[in-house]
Formats: sequence, C-alpha cells, structure tokens
Amino acid sequence: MLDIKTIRKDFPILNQKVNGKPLVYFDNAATSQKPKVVIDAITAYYQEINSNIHRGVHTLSQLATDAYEATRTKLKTQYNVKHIHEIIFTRGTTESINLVASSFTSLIKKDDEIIISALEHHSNIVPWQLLCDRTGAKLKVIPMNKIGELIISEFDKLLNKNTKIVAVSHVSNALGTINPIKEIIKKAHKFNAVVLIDGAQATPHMQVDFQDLDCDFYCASSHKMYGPTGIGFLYGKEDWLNKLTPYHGGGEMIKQVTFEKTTYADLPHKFEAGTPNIEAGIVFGEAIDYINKIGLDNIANYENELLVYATEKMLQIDGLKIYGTANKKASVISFNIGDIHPFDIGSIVDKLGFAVRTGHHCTQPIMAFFGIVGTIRASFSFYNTKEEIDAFVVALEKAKMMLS
Ligand code: 7TS
Repeated sequence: MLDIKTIRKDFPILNQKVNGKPLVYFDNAATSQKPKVVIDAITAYYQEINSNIHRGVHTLSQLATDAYEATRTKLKTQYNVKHIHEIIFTRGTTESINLVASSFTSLIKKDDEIIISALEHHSNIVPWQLLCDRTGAKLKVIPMNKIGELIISEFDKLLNKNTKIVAVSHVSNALGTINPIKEIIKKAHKFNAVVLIDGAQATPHMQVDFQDLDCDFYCASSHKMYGPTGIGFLYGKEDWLNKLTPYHGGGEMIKQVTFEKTTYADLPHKFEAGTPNIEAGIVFGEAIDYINKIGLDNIANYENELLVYATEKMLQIDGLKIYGTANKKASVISFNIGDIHPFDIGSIVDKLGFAVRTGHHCTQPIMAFFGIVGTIRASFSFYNTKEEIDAFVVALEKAKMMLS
C-alpha cells in the first residue's frame, strides 16, 4: 500500500492553486511532475560540480563524468541490460527513434518493408516515413480493432522476408493500450526483422526487462519518469549499434580525425556527439532512484486502481464515451462528452483547476480511425487520488451543463 499523502509532499507543485482552485494534475502522459529530490539535485549539480564531461583531467570534470555515468549504470540495472555501452543517452524518445531510423539508411533498400502500428505517436511514424522517402522502402501498418487493441493476426499477414524493421509502442499515449510486445518481437524475429520499442509511456508505469523482451532497440524519456526534460535514452543491442552509422558527427564521438578520414569512438560514445545535457543526465539518476523507492509494482497496482475507479465513475456521466477500452491498459482515459468539442471541456475544467490534455495527442491517425477531431485525455500518476477523480467527475458534469 502506498502512502499517497506522504508521497504528495515530495511534489511541491501539487500544493499550488491554479485559477484559484487546487491544482489537479491529470496530464502525466505529456510530462510528469518532479519530486523535490530531483529539483534539488539540479541546483546541487550547478552549485557543486558543473563542468564538461569525458574530457577534463580536473577534479570537477571527473566528478561530473562519474555522476553522469552513474545514471548509465542505473539504467543498465533498471532494465537488465547486458552491456553498459548498449545504453546511449539522447534528448528523449523522439531523438532515439530518429537516431535509429536515420542510422539505418544505408542498410535499407527499395522493396524492404517497415512495419509500425495504428497506435503510434507521430514520433514513431514520421522518422520511418523519412527513412522510406530516402530509401524507397514501404511502410506497413498493423491495424487495430474498435477497442484499441492491435490485431495480431493482421500483423502475421504483414510479416514477410522483406520486413526489415518493426517499430511499435509499448503503451499507447492516446488510448493507454498495453501492446503485446513480447509476442510481436518473437514473431518479427522469426523473419529476422529488427524490433524497436517506443517505451515512452511504459517506463514510468511498469517494470521492463530488455533481455527478457529480446527487443533490439528500446526508447524512453526522462521527463515522463519524474526526471528532467532534455534527456532520455536509446537501448540497442551491441551488434546492431556496431553495425549502424553514427547519427550526429562532432566532438567526443571520434577515435581519430584527419581531413581524409574519421574513425569513430567505441560504443556508447559513437552515438553521443557534442556536449550532452549533463545536468539532466545526472539528475535522471535521481528520478530512477525515486521511482524505485516507491516501487514500480506498487506504482502499477495503484495506478490500475485509479484507472478502474475513474473509468467506472466517468462512465456514469451521460453521453461520455471512452476511446480505447483494451483489456490491458495503462492509466490513460481518452474521452468525449456528446458532441462537445474537447477543447471546450478542457478550457472549462482548467478554470476549475484540472490539467488535462485535449486534441489529437500527436496521434492523428488514431483520431481519424475513430472519426473524431480529438479527445480529452486524463492520465494518472501515483500521486493522484480517488478524491481528485471524484472532483473531476463533478467538474465534467458542470462543463457539460454549461456547454449543452
Ligand atoms: N512516444 C510516445 C508513445 C509518447 O507518448 C511520446 C510523447 C513520445 C514518443 C515522444 O516523447 P518525447 O519525450 O521525445 O517528446 N507523448 C506526449 C503526449 O502524449 N503528450 O505530450 C507528449
């Protein structure tokens, strides 16, 4: 059992009022709030050890390098990674996916096929379209059913000897569906296809084991995991990372440079050109420690309790329709009320202190599938409460009355 009252004290932002009302933060799928240990670690970094990393012999540079590399070690343990150099720091999920899609350019030919799914965020669609444009490869899409689950029998039909890459999300940001990625990975590997998993919405909510999944690549963002923005990671199997061409060229990613030829540094540095977001990399480690202190299994159980509770309460509102009712869901509820525009509901509940996202959630194909312009999305974290959900239902009733 989590002591939510005590946990909430770790998040200073939750105590404030917005528009004169106590803030209820239900936009966790967009970004999570930060505990005080994370906020304090940012100041401590700049006050105590700020310096560039991987290059100075001086003490501060050593301390900063050790602290930055300590986060890589934490990620290795967190996700059961075989080799530490299989963790590449990036700016986040978007950059991780672009890195892979871009680096694959020389390995993809016309007639090759790349499979994504109907549930992808734009950042797991557009980089693959760009790769197809560069190479002439074809993009295929695993369709979903009416409740927002991928149709795996259709995936079976798409797989063939031309399939080179399969890129799917672990959890959908728009509907909350938890995809059967282990099964997808196994099926793709039978055709020797590479599998990239977009884990942006999974890592804040559940334990993940990369070796058990056997994925070739996995991407995530710190800012959705209670850490700072501007940092995330790409996990890649050593063999694949060695085969790929670097994404960015510059300082720190080289062994030797002459005007005629450059040789690249060993992993992970080959993919880490330039000065990274040092502060965020270090502080990301604090966020991982914080999540582990609460326990990902505790988080998953409690958030599921919130999901079940909110689903039941919200469905009592006449005319409210939930999009995405998969059997396995993370704590995301996407919905509309009657024909009311989601933006109108979002604006009214904002005045009442509720932070939700409205619109297409960077998943326009999902909105097109349901024939809607967008939804209101409430996404819960372990610091949310059933009382907040009760208050949200009252606010929604009020908004509905005002707008009907
Ligand atoms: N993939 C998924 C599944 C996501 O939900 C997001 C961000 C990204 C990739 C991109 O992550 P970034 O950290 O590189 O931006 N999703 C959302 C969202 O649902 N609302 O705001 C951002």
